Amino acid sequence: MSTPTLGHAPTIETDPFCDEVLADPIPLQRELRAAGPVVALSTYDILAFARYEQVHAALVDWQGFQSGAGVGLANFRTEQPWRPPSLLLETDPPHHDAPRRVLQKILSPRALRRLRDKWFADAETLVDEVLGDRTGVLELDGVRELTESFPLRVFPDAVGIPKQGRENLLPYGDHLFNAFGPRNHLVEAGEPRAGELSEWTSAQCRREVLEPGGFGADIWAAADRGDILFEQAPLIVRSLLSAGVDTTVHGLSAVLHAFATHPDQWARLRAGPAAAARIAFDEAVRWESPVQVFFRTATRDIEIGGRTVPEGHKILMFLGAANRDEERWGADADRFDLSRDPSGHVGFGMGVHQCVGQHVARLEAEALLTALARRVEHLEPAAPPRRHLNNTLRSWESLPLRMHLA
Ligand code: HEM
Ligand code: OVM
Repeated sequence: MSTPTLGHAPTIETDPFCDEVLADPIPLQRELRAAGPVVALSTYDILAFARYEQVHAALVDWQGFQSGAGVGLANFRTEQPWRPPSLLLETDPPHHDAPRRVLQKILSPRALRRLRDKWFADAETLVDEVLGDRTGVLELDGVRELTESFPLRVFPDAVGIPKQGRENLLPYGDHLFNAFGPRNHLVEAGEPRAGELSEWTSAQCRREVLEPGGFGADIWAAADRGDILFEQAPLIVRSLLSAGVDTTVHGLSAVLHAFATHPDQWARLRAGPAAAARIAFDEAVRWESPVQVFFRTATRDIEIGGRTVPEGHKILMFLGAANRDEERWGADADRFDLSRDPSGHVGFGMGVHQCVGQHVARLEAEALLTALARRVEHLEPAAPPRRHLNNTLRSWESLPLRMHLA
């Protein structure tokens, strides 16, 4: 299929949301980068960017590439969104400004200092529970026992939601991130529970439900001060529950898998975890890009990479492809390497929407990696890992690991 309105950009017919690509997006990413700075995707009649230069340019140009029409395939100008739009992710300045300022302060490195000792102790406790007080060799599933259980142990408490129903958090996020993509079998499989999960999530955002002292209560306190409207508070709490769980689980899985498959890098981490843990997590976010893609919508005819994106058109940004662009990262872009400076990666986005929860994610990673580095001499895959498919997230269902305890 040709897309003449798109100025005869090189066309790729592969569906980036088909199972085969979701299971291993790297070959398509390579093909997209090689095809040109702007590529037409015939399956969805949209344009896409996979090179670092254009992805970065689109991310920082919020005036030209808006989020308010949705950051998934669905265009909120013409289609009804499946849930009320996010006041952060799916909103443009100036409406974006106040919610963003409020959340940025609540999740700032300075504000998170009061959680640091507790999260480090919680990571030690979890790792001791999982590894026991033994030495020798141990096999476990890294996802179930570590990368899911650690965020679920610390993050919902930090937000201040009740214990009851927390098993809904990961399924809600999984459906939400699927729903940014086309209505394929992954979305259809999630639809039967979407209403119930959405209602449960919204119910956790009410002031009466949230524990004092948590991020959720902080958001309501911002409404008391007049920094945001009272009616905005529940949706801002919802952003934490939407974006704060699955992302960190898959980010932690990425770094654990990276170390299991790069034993020399684990040795480097163990030699100096205090400095290496943070670098390692950002390098893993670059290398794996747990959030693979987001869309934008052109607010006017807009020139990029020598082509014109027509006003109102959706574009797809391949964050994962940009994060492995050899032009930006060098010939060994595909390698997980602690000696690299990963800063500038777009795994957390860039510009006004850049991940407001990134310090939370980094703190979780630092705590868990520090605890593991103390107890684990080296680790390796015990069986082939299994992918979990999602339209937006790159994730592991299972990471069978063999841990050699120190
Ligand atoms: C935004 C990725 C963890 C909350 C973003 C964006 C990306 C991203 C790529 C930019 C979206 C865009 O430009 O359209 C990730 C990854 C994470 C992570 C890879 C973990 C490894 C978290 C956590 C929280 C969070 C832990 C909450 C505590 C948010 C929110 C936004 C956002 C609310 C929207 C910000 C805005 O639009 O201004 N994240 N995130 N994220 N993230 Fe994260
Ligand atoms: C939100 C939201 C939801 C999903 C992802 C995200 C990555 C934000 O509801 O604000 O950022």
